Amino acid sequence: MTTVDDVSRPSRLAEPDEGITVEELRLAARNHGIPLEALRYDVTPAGLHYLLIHYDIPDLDPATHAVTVGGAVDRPLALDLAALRARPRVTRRVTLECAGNGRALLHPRPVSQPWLVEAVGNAEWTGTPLAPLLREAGIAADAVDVVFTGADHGVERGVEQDYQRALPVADALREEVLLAYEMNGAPLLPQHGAPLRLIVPGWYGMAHVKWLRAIDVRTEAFDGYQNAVAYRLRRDADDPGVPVTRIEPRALVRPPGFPDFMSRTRVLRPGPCTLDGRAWSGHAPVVSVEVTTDGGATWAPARLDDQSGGEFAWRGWRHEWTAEPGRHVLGARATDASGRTQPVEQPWNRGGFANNLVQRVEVVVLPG
Ligand SMILES: Nc1nc2c(c(=O)[nH]1)N[C@H]1C(S)=C(S)[C@@H](COP(=O)(O)O)O[C@H]1N2
Ligand SMILES: [Mo]
Repeated sequence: MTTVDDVSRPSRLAEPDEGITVEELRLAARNHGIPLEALRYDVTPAGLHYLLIHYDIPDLDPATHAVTVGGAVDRPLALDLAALRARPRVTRRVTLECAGNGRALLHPRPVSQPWLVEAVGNAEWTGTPLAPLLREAGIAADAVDVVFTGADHGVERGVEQDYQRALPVADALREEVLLAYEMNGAPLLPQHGAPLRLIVPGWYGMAHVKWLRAIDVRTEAFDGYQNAVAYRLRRDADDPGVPVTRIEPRALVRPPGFPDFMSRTRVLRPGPCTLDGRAWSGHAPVVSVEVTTDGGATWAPARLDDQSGGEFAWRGWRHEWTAEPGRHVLGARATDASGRTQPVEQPWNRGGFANNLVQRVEVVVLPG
C-alpha cells in the first residue's frame, strides 16, 4: 500500500487476473450493500439500506448542530434542527444508488469500493425543501454552484478535505431537493448522515451530502475534489471527462429460491415461479421492464406495479416463469420514458461509474 498518495497519480486499475485486494475488502466490510432479498420491501428498512462512507462517521450533537447558508447571498442564515423542523415538512420516497454500483464487475476493474449490484436502497426521507431557504437567503443573480459541506474529514489521493459536493444552482433549486432529518420516520442514524443530510432525488448517491454543516453559494464553478477529480466519467486518466449526475436506468431481480452459502447460486424446485424485483431511473419514469431467463438470448415483458411510491421511488415488477430442471441465468432490463435503457456491453469508464449492465442471477432448478 502506498502511504503518501498524490492526486497527480491516477487511481489504479486491477491487473487482468487480479482478485479483490485487502484494501477493497476493507472498504467492502465498512460499506455494505442491500441484501438482495430485501428488494421485497417497498421501503427499505434503515438497517438494510446500502451504506457508503468515504471517511469516518463524525460525531455530531443534534442539540447544538446547525447548518449555515452563506457565500453569494444577501442574508446569510444559520439554522439548528429545531429551526429546520419548524419549517414546512415534506416526506418523499427516494431511490438512492451509489454511482460506483457495478464497478467490481467491470474489466478491467477500477480499484475502489468493489460493488457488485447491491448499492441501492429506497427509503422514505423527511425534511424541509431547500429551495425556499435559498430564496430567503437571497442568492446572487450570477450564482453558478451551490456547495454542500459535510462534517466528515479525510484524505483522498493526497488531498485532505471535508466531504464536499456542489450542485449547479438550477439543480439545487429544484423543488424535490430536501434537507432531511428523518429516514423512515425516525431521526437519521449516524451512518446515514445524522442529524442532517441533503437528498437530491434522481441523482447518484455522491450528491446526497451527509452530516451537512454548510451550504455555500458560489459565483464561480466549484473545483473541489469530489466534483473536479472524483465522480467524472472519463475514458482514460487524461480525459477531463464529464460529471456524474443522474441515475441510469436499472432493474434488479430479487433472487428466487434459496442460496448456496458459498457460491450464492440460487436453488429452486421446478414448476411455476413468480419472479419479481425493482426498477428505477433518475432521468425519467421507468416505462418497461423486460425479463430474461436464458442469459439474455430472449426477453419477455414484465408486469409493472403502480407508481404509488412517487416519481423518485423504485417501481416493482413481476413475471411468471415455469422453472425447468437445469441451469439458468436470469436478468431484467429497465427502460425509462427518456428512451434510456440498460446496455448489453459494459459501459466502461476509468472510475467505474454508472455501470448499469444487466444483472446475472445464476439459478439451478432441481430435478422434478
Ligand atoms: N458527508 C458525506 N456525504 C456523503 C458521503 C460521504 O462519504 N460523506 N458519501 C456519499 C456517497 S458516495 C453515497 S453513495 C451516499 C450514500 O448514502 P447512504 O450511506 O445513506 O446510503 O452518501 C453520499 N454522501
Ligand atoms: Mo457513492
